[in-house]
Amino acid sequence: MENTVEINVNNGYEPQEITVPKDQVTKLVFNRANPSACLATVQSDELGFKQDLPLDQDVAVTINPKQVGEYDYSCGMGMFHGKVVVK
Ligand SMILES: [Cu+2]
Repeated sequence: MENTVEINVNNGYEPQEITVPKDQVTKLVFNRANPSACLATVQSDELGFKQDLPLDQDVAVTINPKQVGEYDYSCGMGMFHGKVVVK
């Protein structure tokens, strides 16, 4: 079973915090509405992704977290942050 969460990227990430189940594939679908280059990349060392976000396009990042906890992701410069809570 697959879980999908849409995240709007404008002045930060909306919703800023999401909760996903452990041991399940979740698609994070980012859509960037803000032309600022600051938000053109989304990345997470903790979740293991780095993804360019073209303007006004749905871009999916797939995660499959194996441990409960709170995981941070951010824009390329680490100015804006979002959180993935794994339960
Ligand atoms: Cu930034």
